[in-house]
Amino acid sequence: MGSENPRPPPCQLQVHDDRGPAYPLFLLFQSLPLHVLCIKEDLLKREQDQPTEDGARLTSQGLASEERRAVLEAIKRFTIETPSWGYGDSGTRFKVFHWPGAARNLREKLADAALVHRLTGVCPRVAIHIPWDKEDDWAAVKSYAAELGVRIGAVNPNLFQDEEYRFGSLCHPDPAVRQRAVKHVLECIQIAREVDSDTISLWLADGTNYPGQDDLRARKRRLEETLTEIYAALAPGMRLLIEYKFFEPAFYHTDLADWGMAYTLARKLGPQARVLVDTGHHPQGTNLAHIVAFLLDEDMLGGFHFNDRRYADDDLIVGSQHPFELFLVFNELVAATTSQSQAPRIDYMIDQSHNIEPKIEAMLQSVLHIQSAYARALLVDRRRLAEAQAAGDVLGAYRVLRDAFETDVRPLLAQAREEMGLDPDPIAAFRRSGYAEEVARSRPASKSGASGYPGA
Ligand SMILES: [Mn+2]
Repeated sequence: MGSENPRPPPCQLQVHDDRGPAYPLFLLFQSLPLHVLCIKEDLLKREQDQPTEDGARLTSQGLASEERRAVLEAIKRFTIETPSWGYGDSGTRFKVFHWPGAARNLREKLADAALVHRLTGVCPRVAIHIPWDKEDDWAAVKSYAAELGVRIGAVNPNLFQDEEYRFGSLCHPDPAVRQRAVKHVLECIQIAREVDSDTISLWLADGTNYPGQDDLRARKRRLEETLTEIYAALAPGMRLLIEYKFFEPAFYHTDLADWGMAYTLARKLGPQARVLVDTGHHPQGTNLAHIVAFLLDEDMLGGFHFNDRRYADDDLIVGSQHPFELFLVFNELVAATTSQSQAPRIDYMIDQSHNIEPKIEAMLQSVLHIQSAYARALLVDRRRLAEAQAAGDVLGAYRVLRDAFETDVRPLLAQAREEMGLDPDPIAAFRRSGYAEEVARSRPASKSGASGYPGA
C-alpha cells in the first residue's frame, strides 16, 4: 500500500459530494431571478478597488450581496476531475524528461491528485487509464482513494498500445481484433463498477494513413457494431462519453474525426451515450464555443477534456494559450445551463500531460485558470447582452462579454477559497508545503525507458 508515499498535509476542507444532485450550482442559479444572475461587474470592480468601506457596504446589503453570494456559491460547487496520467512522467516521441518526484504508480498519482484537491477544494475525482493504472485489487484502490479524500472518476480504456491495433481497434478489419478491443472496454466497465465510477471515457486512435487503405463506410459500420456491444454492457446509469479527434496517430482519416460523428454515434446508441469535447482535438480555427453551444442545445454534451494547444494536441496548461476562447466556452455553458429547466450533467475533466513543467503545479495552474474562466462567465450581464443582441448592437454585445472577461476575478476566487477553509492562493500554499521536495526525495526515478510517451 505504498508506504513510500509521503503523508499528505492535514485536510482542512470539507469534501463536497458533486455526484449528488447533478450540478447543484446550476440548480442554485435556476432558483434565482434572472436579474440576480446578471452580475453588474462595475459593482464588483468598485468592491475590489475599495475593499474596506465600500466593499463592506456592498456585500452587506441588497442585490450586490445576493449576486456576489450566488457567484461565490457557484464557484465553490464547481468541480473539476484531474487525470492520473497528468501526475506521471510523459513526453513527446523525442524524449520523456523525468521530473523529480513524479508519480510512478496509481497510488502515488492518487496521492498527488488528493493534494490538488486539498489545496483547491474542487478536484474530488481522479480519472484513470487502463492499463497504465491497472491494479489487481480495485476494492483496495477505492478505499485508498477514499482515505485520501478523493475517488475514481472516469475510466479511460486504452485502444492504441497493443501490437494488434496497428490497423485500428473497434474499427479493425479483423473481427478477432475488434473483439479484443470490445473485451478491453468491457473490462473497463467492470473496473468502473468496482470503483463506483459511472463514466467510461472512450477515445479511439483508429484511422488510416493512406487513401484506399481500408473501406471508410465498412469501418463506420464496424464501429457502430462494436459500440453497440459496449453500450449494451453499461451498467444502469453508467455513461459512455465518446471523444473525437480529427488526426493523430492516423493521418489520412480518423474514424471519429469530429463532434458530428461522435454525436451521430451517441444518438444511435442511446441516452447513456454523450459527446466528450477535448479542447485540443480540433483543426486550427475551429470555434469551440459554437460546438459547445450546439451540443448543449441538443442535450448531447457529456463532458470536457480541458487542455490548451497552439499547433496540434499539445496538452498544455488549460487557458495558457487562448484564455479568451476558454472564457467563451464557459460563457456558453453558463448561458445554456441557467436557461434550462433541467440542468444537464456535464463532467469537467482535465486531460493534460506535462513534459517539461512540474506536474502538480501545472495541474493547480489549470484548475485556477478554469475557475477564472468560469467565474468570469458568471459575471456576464446577460440582460444587457440580450438587449444589445436584440438591438443589433454588434459591438455593444461584444463589449458585454469583454467586460466580464476583463474583470479581475482573483479577489472573488480568493474569497471562495477562504470560505472553504483553504489558502486563497493554492500555488503559493503548494510551494510552501514542502511536498515537492519530499516526493523528489522519496520517489527515486524508475530506470525504465527514456523516450516514447508514456513510456517513462
Ligand atoms: Mn482527451
